[in-house]
Amino acid sequence: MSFRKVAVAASAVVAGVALFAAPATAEPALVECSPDLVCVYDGYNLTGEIYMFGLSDLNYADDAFASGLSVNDRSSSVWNRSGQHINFYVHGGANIGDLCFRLEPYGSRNNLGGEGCDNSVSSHYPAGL
Ligand SMILES: [Ca+2]
Repeated sequence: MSFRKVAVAASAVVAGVALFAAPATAEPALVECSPDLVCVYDGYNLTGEIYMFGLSDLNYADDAFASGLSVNDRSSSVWNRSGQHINFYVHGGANIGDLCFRLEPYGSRNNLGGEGCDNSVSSHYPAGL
């Protein structure tokens, strides 16, 4: 390969990297949920503020994101890093009549609107207990 061809190839690689890098900086970053926990996010696609719960929480009203905003009725995506099925409810107390959806072990939902409970989840509980 001539020097000129190498230079053209190298600049093409640089341009390719720039194309891939630009959208990444424009998109909100995914926020990692710790293993064995159940995490809810105020943003879609596991982004924005995160709150890390244990396997059950019967009342989100006493939990707040780092910003100070209540977690209650403010979750738009969820990530279950536990090995349990987790039921999410639209009211506190985890009553079965308030069930919105069941999340599989190690599963996630990028948009709770798809389940019909964007910004309305208020408690969760392991389905198998
Ligand atoms: Ca709570």
